[in-house]
Amino acid sequence: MPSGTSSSPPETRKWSQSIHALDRPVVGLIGDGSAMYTCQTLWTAAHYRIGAVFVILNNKSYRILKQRLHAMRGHAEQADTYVGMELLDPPIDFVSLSRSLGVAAERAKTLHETTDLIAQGLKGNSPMLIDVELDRAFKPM
Ligand SMILES: Cc1ncc(C[n+]2csc(CCOP(=O)(O)OP(=O)(O)O)c2C)c(N)n1
Ligand SMILES: [Mg+2]
Repeated sequence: MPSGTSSSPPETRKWSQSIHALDRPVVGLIGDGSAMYTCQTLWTAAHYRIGAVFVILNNKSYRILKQRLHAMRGHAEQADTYVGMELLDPPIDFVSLSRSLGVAAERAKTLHETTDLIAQGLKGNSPMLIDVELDRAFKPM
């Protein structure tokens, strides 16, 4: 599975469909912000009973944009304010969103919970989403 934007939910679904006959596991990783561009594909995965696992790497922000803006050392850095880059108010409930589109979903807070859920998701023939809670810190150490 390619990384970055290529592993968006539609790409995950496409890969899953194309290699379905080979019976190989398909796991897609995507950020919370990017997932919102394409979340309708969850319904498609449910509709066609595609057994892909969608993993949301959820830092409740557009972290890459905050990092880049911070590196410019301007007002955002001084005021510690990143307008339009926080996905907190209201928080997005990906578990409910996924279930509402027909895809089973669970929340994971640790690495072990995440890997256990991925293993569980890959056992079935229907899609599953895992919402993984990440650290929101983004500044260089
Ligand atoms: C349709 C679309 N709109 C905007 C962008 C620009 N863009 C690239 S990454 C990104 C934010 C990604 O946020 P997230 O998926 O939460 O990843 P994070 O950086 O937080 O890990 C944006 C807005 C894009 N690639 N595609
Ligand atoms: Mg994010």
